[in-house]
Amino acid sequence: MYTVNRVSELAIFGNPPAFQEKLHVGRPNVGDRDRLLERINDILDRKWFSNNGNYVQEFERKISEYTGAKHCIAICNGTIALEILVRALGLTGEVIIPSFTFVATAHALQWQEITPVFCDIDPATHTLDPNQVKRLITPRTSGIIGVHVWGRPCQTEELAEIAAQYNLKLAFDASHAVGCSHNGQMIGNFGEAEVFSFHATKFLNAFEGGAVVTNNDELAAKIRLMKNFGFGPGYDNVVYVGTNGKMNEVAAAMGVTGLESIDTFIEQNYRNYKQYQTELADIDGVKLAAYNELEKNNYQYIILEIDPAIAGINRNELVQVLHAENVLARRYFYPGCHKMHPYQSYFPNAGLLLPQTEALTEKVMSLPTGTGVTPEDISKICQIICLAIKESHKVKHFLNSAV
Ligand code: T4K
Repeated sequence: MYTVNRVSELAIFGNPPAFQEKLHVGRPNVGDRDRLLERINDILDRKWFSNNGNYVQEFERKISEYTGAKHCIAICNGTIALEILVRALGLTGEVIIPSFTFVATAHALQWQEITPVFCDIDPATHTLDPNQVKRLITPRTSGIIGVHVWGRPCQTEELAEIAAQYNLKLAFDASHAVGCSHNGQMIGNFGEAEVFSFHATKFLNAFEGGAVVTNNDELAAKIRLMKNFGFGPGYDNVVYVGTNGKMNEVAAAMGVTGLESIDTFIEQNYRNYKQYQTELADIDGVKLAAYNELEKNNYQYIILEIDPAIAGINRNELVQVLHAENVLARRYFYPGCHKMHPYQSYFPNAGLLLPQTEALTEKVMSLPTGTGVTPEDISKICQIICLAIKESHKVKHFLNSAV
């Protein structure tokens, strides 16, 4: 039980932090460690470390089975998977994406001298607002990349309609959405293709990893060539411009091992989410982003929106309090891609078209969850938040006078 009852007993006032060790957002989940080590030993014994090895093939097969999508092409990380997909789709000119995303979505385009056109989001879902997408289409627009932020799916039908109407390619950055569904259909089956990330911080990780998942045979074949230097069948047979986007065997072994525990990871994330939901329910000015429980979710992000007019303190102040207590909450996705370099200097006025993004990036934050977080941890975190808000004027006064 957490014994701090008054805000003046919080660590920002010089008391010991609630957590001895830092509690991070994005702590990796590890499946059955013995199975993983067996697999790594097997890789070492067989001396096949990369280039479409057994574990990569197994991982691809299992992700295809899990999502129901025809093809999964494993890639070394989500960013390179996005870059390869962008190229394989033949995107050029301008591509519409949300600014409210991890910067990799924008970089995957800019890296290839394609202009990311930042679009506003629907504040209820944090994903692309289809009405705003329409307003941004120009003769140079070649595609739309939606992002299923927090694993909550985009409005795929509306986006598909727009794409069809204007003859644009539609794809999704599904980095957060492994294991999620939309209208009963698993993510992995929408648009021309979807990209997963299996980075360490994702609930299903391959240390580093990514994949393109698609039902399009031709696109899949092209991506397979592109991620392997453009090598066709046989030796020394280059048939295409390619890069090195291959996943290695140890990464794939981690992915395969994690997949065996995926239901356990999701159950734990769900329990954590429900506990946060209960314990934060009565705290004024704090809104927990909700998942649609009629769909499949991975519940890997615990996202709060802080309304300073009601809570008395703003998101940054609450994050400061939590950091003092060794709870390393994060401000995903602050400040929005359009305010990061180089995009800020390329598009200095982009914010004028992004009022919802600008508002959200000032109030959103992410809390620790995953298999390493206990019910006691969650109770402590919620009590810290509760105390900080209950006596917000003292916290605010202290933080302001400390500057
Ligand atoms: N699209 C979207 C929408 C994405 O969110 C991402 C990645 C991508 C594309 C690109 O996919 P990848 O190319 O990464 O496969 C982290 C991750 O590095 C990034 O993968 C992720 N999104 C993003 C949301 O979060 P940072 O800058 O916050 O990383 P960092 O080093 O601050 O770590 C985050 C937290 O995780 C910290 O609290 C520490 C903890 N952590 C991290 C690592 C790597 C651990 O506890 N153990 C670890 O091994 O970006």
